[in-house]
Amino acid sequence: RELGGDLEAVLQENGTDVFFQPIVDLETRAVCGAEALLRWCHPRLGWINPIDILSVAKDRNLLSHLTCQIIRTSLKKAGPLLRSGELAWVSINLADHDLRDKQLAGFILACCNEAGIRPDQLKLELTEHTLVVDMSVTRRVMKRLNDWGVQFAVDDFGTGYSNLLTLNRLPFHTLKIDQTFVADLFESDESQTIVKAMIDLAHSLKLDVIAEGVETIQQSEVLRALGCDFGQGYLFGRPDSLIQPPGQSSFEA
Ligand code: G
Ligand code: G
Ligand code: MN
Ligand code: NA
Repeated sequence: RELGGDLEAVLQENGTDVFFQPIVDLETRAVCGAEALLRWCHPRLGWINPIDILSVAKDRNLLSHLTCQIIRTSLKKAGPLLRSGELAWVSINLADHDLRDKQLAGFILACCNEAGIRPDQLKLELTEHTLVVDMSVTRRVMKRLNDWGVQFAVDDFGTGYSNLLTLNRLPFHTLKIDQTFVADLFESDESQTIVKAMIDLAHSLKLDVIAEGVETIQQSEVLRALGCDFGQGYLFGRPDSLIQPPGQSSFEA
């Protein structure tokens, strides 16, 4: 409850921040994208888990306010690298109920204009869970944004309830393989089989694939051999206040 009051104050003054984690082309190792991750350091409690921030915001009816703040801050911070073309896209997570907000699409377009970037330089990450909440509204908002060029990624794929038919009928460009499948990829034949099937499925549906939670060179090599397009994880870079210099990642094989 202390957290709630303090968060409310921070939200009023747009005081939350985002960090960025690089997303790397597994073939060339170039940094292509960056995922924005919500961050807030409480003066006494320290770093607060984004999940807790989001849950407090939801309880206080401030979720759409927070989401708008995240989008605006992310595009503003990533703007220079996106405008220069050094970064191809920025990824931003949406919470389960965000797509119910009928004003979100217009707000996102305004933020792109304000940051001087094209809507196709923005990728919105949705979990499978988000899609279950309210299909008809979700579909409409996604289509509107996608008509402007905004891309969508299925986040945490493989952990939720996946209606593949539904996924395929929505305008997704990217599938993100959940880090639980990547964790034991090098040791487990079973995980390799599952990850290979996910990559092949995604490609046959014309989706590109990002593997999350890549922590070792072995994992990244297996993923590359299986045809995975992009990797994200501590091997390539931790979430950081600044976007690390694009081009070659600091990771050396
Ligand atoms: O680094 P990490 O601890 O950032 O994130 C923990 C969880 O919080 C992840 O599931 C992540 O998707 C979620 N998360 C992080 N930042 C955001 C955000 O800006 N918006 C939403 N909706 N979720 C976020
Ligand atoms: O749910 P989502 O995939 O959006 O959130 C990503 C979460 O995974 C964040 O909490 C982020 O800090 C964390 N993360 C990113 N890279 C790695 C990694 O290599 N290993 C682990 N264990 N977590 C990671
Ligand atoms: Mn994500
Ligand atoms: Na994820």
